[in-house]
Amino acid sequence: MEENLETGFNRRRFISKTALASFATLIGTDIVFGHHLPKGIVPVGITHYDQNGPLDGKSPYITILNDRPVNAETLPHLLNDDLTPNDLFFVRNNGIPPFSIDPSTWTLTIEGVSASSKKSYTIADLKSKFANHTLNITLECGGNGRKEFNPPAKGNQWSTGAVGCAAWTGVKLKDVLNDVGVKNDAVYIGYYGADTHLSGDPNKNSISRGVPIAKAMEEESMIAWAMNGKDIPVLNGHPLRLVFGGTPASCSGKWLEKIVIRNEVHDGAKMGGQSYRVPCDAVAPGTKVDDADMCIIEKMPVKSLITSPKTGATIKTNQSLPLKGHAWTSSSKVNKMEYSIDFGKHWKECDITEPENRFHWQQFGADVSFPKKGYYEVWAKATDSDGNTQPIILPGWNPKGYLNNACHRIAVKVV
Ligand SMILES: Nc1nc2c(c(=O)[nH]1)N[C@H]1C(S)=C(S)[C@@H](COP(=O)(O)O)O[C@H]1N2
Ligand SMILES: [Mo]
Repeated sequence: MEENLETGFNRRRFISKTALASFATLIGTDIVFGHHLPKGIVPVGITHYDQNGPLDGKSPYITILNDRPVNAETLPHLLNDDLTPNDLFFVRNNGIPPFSIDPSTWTLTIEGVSASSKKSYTIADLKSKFANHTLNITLECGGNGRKEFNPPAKGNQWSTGAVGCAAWTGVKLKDVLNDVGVKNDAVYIGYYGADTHLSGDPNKNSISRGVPIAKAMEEESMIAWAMNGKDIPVLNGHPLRLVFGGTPASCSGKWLEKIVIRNEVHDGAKMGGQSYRVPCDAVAPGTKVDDADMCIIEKMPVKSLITSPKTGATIKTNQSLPLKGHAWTSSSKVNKMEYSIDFGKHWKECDITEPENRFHWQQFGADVSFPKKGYYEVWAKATDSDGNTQPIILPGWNPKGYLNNACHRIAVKVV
C-alpha cells in the first residue's frame, strides 16, 4: 500500500484497506496480493464462499435458510424482546450485499420525472438538514409463513421468523422528498440499492421495488441509518435503508443509493410478473394465474406470534403458564388479542400494550391455566382496528405463497 503512495500511484483506484479486511474475514485468510485488486472486482472466492458458522453481525442462533443469497430467520422464542436485537433480526437478500461501504462518502440521490429537482445527500447532510426521528417499526417479509401453503409455493421456505421490530433512527422520507420537490403527477417511488445481482451482471438489479407516493409521504415512512441505537448490520442494509411498516418488507430498500419519483407504478426488478403479487380475485389452491390477473401487495395483514414459552413447554397441573408475544397490523393498531387452549372452540382475551407509534408491534400477555394433564396447543389470534382477524388454519392460497397470517400455535404438555 505504502509503495503505491510513494510511487504516486493513485491508490483510490484500488480497493480500500477496510474492504480488504472484510474480504479477508469472509474468506478466513489473507488475500496476499489484495493491494493489487482493482476497485469494483469482487474476489471469486467470495462470490462462491460457503457459509459455515454465524453470518457477519448475526447471532449463531439465527436459522440460515440459504447462503447465496443469504436468507436467515429467527425462531419464535428468540423474538421475545419488545425490540428485536440487531443480531437476531432476520435477513432477506436477493443479491450480494456491497463489500466496500464507506458511510462518510455514501450518497443518496433523488430524481425522476415527477421530481422538481435532482438532489444528492450524504448521510451527514441527511442528519443535519432534516429533523431526526426514532420510530419502532415492524418489518415482515411478504413470504413469511410460505412453508405452510399447500400445494407448496416456490421461494424461501420461511416458517414464522421473517419478522422483527426495531427502533429505527433516521429522517422522514417525506421531508426529503419535499426538499427535492414532488410534482402533482407523482404516483410511485422506486429504490435502487448497492447490492449486486447474483449473476454478477452490473447492469442488472437484484431488486428495485417501491411504494405508492401516498405511502412514501406517511409520517412513519423513513430513511434510516441506525437500528436500535447502533449502525444497521451490513446484512440489513448498512449504512442507509428505507423503512416502511405495514407493507411487505421488500419495499424497504437496503444499501439505499437512489430513489426515483415516478409518474407511473415503478417497474423495477421484482415489481412485475408474479413477484410480491397475489391474485386480484381469490383462486382455488394450485391455480395458475396470469401475470395480468395478479395485483401488487400493498398491505401486510394482521398477525401475531407467541414468543414465550417455547413450543413444547412442560408445566405442572397446579401451575399457570405465562404467555407472551407480539401482534402487529398495517391498520392503526391491534385492538384485541385472544388465545385458545381447545383448538379454537373457545377464546379468552389477553392483555395488550399500546403501540408507541404506528407499526410498533404490541406486546400481549396472559396467564393460561389448563384443566387437567395432557397435550394442549395454545393458539393466538389478533384482531385489528379495521376489524380484520387472523384466519385459524391458513388464509387464501396464492401462487407465490405470500401473506400467511394464520394463528400461531405452540404445543404445551401438562404433567
Ligand atoms: N437493496 C435491497 N433491498 C432489499 C432487499 C434486497 O435484497 N436488496 N430485500 C428486500 C426484502 S425481500 C426484504 S423481506 C427486506 C428484508 O430486510 P432485512 O434483511 O433487513 O430483514 O429487505 C428488502 N430490501
Ligand atoms: Mo421479502
